[in-house]
Amino acid sequence: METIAEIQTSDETVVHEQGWQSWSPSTTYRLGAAPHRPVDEDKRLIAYRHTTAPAPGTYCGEGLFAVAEGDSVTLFAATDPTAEVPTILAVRAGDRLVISANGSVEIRQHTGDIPGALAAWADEVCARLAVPAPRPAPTGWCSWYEYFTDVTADDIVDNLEAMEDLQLPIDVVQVDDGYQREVGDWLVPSGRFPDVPGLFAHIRDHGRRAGIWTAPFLVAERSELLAEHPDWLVGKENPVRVGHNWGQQLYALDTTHPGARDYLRTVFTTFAEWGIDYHKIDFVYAGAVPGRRHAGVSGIEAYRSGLELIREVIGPDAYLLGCGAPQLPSIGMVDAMRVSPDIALEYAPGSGDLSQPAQLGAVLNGESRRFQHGRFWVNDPDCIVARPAVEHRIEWAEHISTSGGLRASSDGLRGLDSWGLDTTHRLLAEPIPSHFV
Ligand code: 9PG
Repeated sequence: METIAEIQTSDETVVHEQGWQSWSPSTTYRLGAAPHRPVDEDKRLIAYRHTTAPAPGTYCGEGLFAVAEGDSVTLFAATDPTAEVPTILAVRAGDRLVISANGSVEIRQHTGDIPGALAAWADEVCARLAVPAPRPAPTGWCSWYEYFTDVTADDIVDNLEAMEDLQLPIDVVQVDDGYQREVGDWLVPSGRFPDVPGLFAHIRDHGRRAGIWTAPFLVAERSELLAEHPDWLVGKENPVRVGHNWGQQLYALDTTHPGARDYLRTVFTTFAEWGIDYHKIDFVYAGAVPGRRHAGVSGIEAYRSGLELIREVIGPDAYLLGCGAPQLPSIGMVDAMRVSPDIALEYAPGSGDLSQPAQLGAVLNGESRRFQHGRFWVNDPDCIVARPAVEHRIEWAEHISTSGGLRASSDGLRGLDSWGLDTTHRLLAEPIPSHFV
């Protein structure tokens, strides 16, 4: 860490952190307020950057950090955000704030507000890297937030029929986690999905596009993938742990290993043969963790080569949504990006960890990352949930309307009351602004 700036502070000073990946807390604090940090090691490994563990009271941005006083903003930004993402730390020393970083950071002065400073920087990055303007997103329905991993093929068919009956303007039916037997074994169906290709054909016969969830760079402890190919893991014989979920340890696929790359090709080619042309690729932070790989490249280079491979196989017209994804390293590589932790029925996370499912963390991240929308990609603020059980559904609908580029419903559609149905219809049908900042 090298000191890169010292800033005189006052009672009016605020600091702004951008986190590593989709779920990493990102927001603005009054100086002195405690920053949002992980509360347990497994979630830290999932939702936060592996190389970063700031001391208590230290503010921290991954490649992006801002300090503002009134309309004077100092922005600290990674010089080369898709190659190297320095961690930027800020600690108080008396009435000064000492900023340090472990890589190349550009310091920019801006008059206005923090979102405006971030947007001006993002415009320059897009011009410099020739990032094409994002395509308009299709509308969707996603199985996750009603059925979670218990989803069945019948649930999908039931909602497919419901969206027809209710005349909802939904382009894509996206099957989330639960169709596969294990995380990593994407072509092995769970018992609740007797005919996966048949189900996708059925979706298309109903005039909708077919979408699927994968976590392509994740290898779970119980998977056949791990049993058969332990040499495909990042870290080799000492595999790097990337968290714990679904009641098991999680490891990372080495996207530079020729065998692993062939496997990814087979999976996504098979999906294309099934008529799937919308992909929610999740937990992709795993592809970027530091560790030993077949090709001696950095985590970020390995991550980008994994995304390039997926894009090459699915083709330019398929729609690619990143989730659990390092933000800056994904610039130019996805059509849409989840910018937040998961929505949930609850307003505040019971665990106290803002990276975990709850409306509060989803809203803070969605607001802090509005500047990305229409520049790097289409922002996905997470799904529309409008059923009565959502604690603060009016506020969630308002959030989607004011920061949602991607619009996907994720309720059991037959369980919606009239407010829920009207709101879902409105959010799916309303025009999407090209920018929110
Ligand atoms: C499927 C889900 C949904 C959801 C994704 C992702 O343990 N964790 O920290 C954790 C974070 C997010 C998460 C699951 C676990 O949700 O965001 O939309 O696709 O995976 O499993």
